[in-house]
Amino acid sequence: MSGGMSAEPRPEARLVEVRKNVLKQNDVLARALRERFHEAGVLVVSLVSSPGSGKTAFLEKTLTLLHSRYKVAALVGDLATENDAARLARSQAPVKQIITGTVCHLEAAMVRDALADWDLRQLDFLFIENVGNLVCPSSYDLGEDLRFVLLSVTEGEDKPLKYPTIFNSADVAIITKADLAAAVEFDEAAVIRNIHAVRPGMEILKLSAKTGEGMAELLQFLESRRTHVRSAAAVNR
Ligand SMILES: Nc1nc2c(ncn2[C@@H]2O[C@H](COP(=O)(O)OP(=O)(O)OP(=O)(O)O)[C@@H](O)[C@H]2O)c(=O)[nH]1
Ligand SMILES: [Mg+2]
Repeated sequence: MSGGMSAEPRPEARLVEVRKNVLKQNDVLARALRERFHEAGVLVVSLVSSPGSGKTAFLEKTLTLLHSRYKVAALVGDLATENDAARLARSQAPVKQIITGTVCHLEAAMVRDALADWDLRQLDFLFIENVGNLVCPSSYDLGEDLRFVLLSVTEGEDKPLKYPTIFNSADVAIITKADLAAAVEFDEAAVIRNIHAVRPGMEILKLSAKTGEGMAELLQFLESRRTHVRSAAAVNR
């Protein structure tokens, strides 16, 4: 029999419905987090990229450079291990690992729970390293002010075209491992063209966590964005 009206929705339809509800619930939690972050006057930056693009190396360098002048902290998500938290803790900043188990992205509820015993008003910058994945994290708002998508020079210039959603859900693209560019004949013009084909006008920074190239510009960018957040928090007080 075909075409009959059935009282029960098809299993696929139910799955889509459950997924929509999960995303809606995440959006509500993310909005609440964003309000908390703004009230506290902390700039929250999340990092997304494929596994191994250099998120932890970039964060370790950034936390170390900011640590002397600002109160900085980080959350880091992985399916398993506390390895990245241990690496980031070397910067002296407070760091917490979120283990996601089988989940390939962070969700707002995980961020909320991880922050439960932290006083956000004591912080100037909070960084959130997402699980290494170019697909899943793009749908989940974490309440962050800025999302950086990292792309290392060794990954291939076509990645923005193959994974447009992650580039569309981010605010800034960071090209990492600049020190390896010559060795892999990195075509910078092609990457910039591909990023802008997906997201016209997207801000792009290039750096190396290893040599420190480009880190000064990155710090300047972060400091100027924090000034905005601080003045907005003061106005709302
Ligand atoms: N040459 C060079 N190597 C780098 C740089 N940044 C990271 N790496 C290396 O790239 C590898 C992966 O770096 P991670 O920082 O662990 O990458 P990740 O994105 O945090 O990885 P996941 O958390 O597993 O997704 C490590 O061997 C790093 O030492 C860089 O700027 N230059
Ligand atoms: Mg990492």
